[in-house]
Amino acid sequence: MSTYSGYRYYIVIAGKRNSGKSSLVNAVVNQNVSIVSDYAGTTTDPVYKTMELYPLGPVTIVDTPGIDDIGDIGELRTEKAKKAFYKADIGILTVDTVPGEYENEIISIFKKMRIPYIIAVNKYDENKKLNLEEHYRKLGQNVINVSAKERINIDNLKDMIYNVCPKEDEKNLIPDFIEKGDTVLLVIPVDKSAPKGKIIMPQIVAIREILDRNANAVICQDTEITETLDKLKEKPKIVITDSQAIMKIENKIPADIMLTTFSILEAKSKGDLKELTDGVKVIDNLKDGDKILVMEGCNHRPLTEDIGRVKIPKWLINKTGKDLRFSFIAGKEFPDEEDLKDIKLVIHCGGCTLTRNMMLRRIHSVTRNGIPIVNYGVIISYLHGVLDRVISMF
Ligand SMILES: Nc1nc2c(ncn2[C@@H]2O[C@H](COP(=O)(O)OP(=O)(O)OP(=O)(O)O)[C@@H](O)[C@H]2O)c(=O)[nH]1
Ligand SMILES: [Mg+2]
Repeated sequence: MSTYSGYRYYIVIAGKRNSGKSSLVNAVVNQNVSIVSDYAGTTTDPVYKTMELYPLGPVTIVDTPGIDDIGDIGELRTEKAKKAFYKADIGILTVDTVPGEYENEIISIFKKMRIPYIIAVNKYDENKKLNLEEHYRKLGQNVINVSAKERINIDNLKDMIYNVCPKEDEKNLIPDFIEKGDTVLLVIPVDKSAPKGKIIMPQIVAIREILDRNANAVICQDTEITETLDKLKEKPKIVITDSQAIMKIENKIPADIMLTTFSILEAKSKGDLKELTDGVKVIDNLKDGDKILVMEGCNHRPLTEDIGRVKIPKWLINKTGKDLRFSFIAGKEFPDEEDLKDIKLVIHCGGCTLTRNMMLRRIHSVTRNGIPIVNYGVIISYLHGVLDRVISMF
């Protein structure tokens, strides 16, 4: 089991009215948190229950109102479901009949939104003979017979939840191709935006990982880049720079030396480099009045020349020539729907204080709403015309 990371999993229960969603939530949490009745449409608003689910850790279980053919139609139904699911780490579809249009639709939404899911075939106490499970095996890998009422298989369902939830798998920051004997040149500018007397998290992590590989870390500021390169007997295998110095040093690093940024490495280790770089495609199509959301993982005190609040917005406006509207959120667990309303692009920090799962959830909750996302390093490199070079080795 991985160590506790402060990550709270989000488990969303869906299913037709009366399939027993609320009963199942109550059975899993072993408390009556959600009202149960045989009236279809008992749950009218999502019910949130936070708890510790051993051995997973803290979870929020979300009981949703039943969505089905009677109450809602077509697009509205899909919209409702998507709204309920966009933050989900996993989904549980509760069923008590053979699969129909509704179940197929929910499963296709899970697939489209890339949400791992469980199909809980409920009311097993009553419907054992119908072999409903067989029908659902074709629709998903994780199918389980349960009875919320008689508490059949509830512990097995909990085990399945544990197995299906994405675990924290922190990836290395330093690229795998850095090996014993390699020299890595780290460019760390000490300017107004550097914290007093310190070097920041990704830089410390990089140094430690380079040492772990028995490789060599050489460190300088952007102002000393040329003389540092000159002093080295052998060329460094790669230069890793703070994103904010990329435009100052890019033309000083010979083309045969790999060059990337800490932020690109964070995009790769913490997030999803493909999603975070695909996001730049929207920049050319931005129009006057378009809204851009800048998101930060921690609540640091904004600096006078803050990268997220001042510099990036300025560069983006210069590049596009458009009158863009910026909003900022910091330190929240993930964006709320309100924060994402009408947003054309999300620009996220590197996420050095977030775990990989936290960062992935933020990326997914944005892209599941159809909004592109980039991180600081990706957009800085793009706006300065060097994105292709700094990602070319991956
Ligand atoms: N026999 C049997 N009945 C069950 C089981 N689970 C739930 N029920 C019954 O099914 C009915 C609906 O249960 P709920 O938990 O309210 O269902 P729901 O899916 O939350 O319904 P809505 O909130 O209306 O969408 C109730 O009468 C429950 O007692 C089960 O495992 N076996
Ligand atoms: Mg209910």
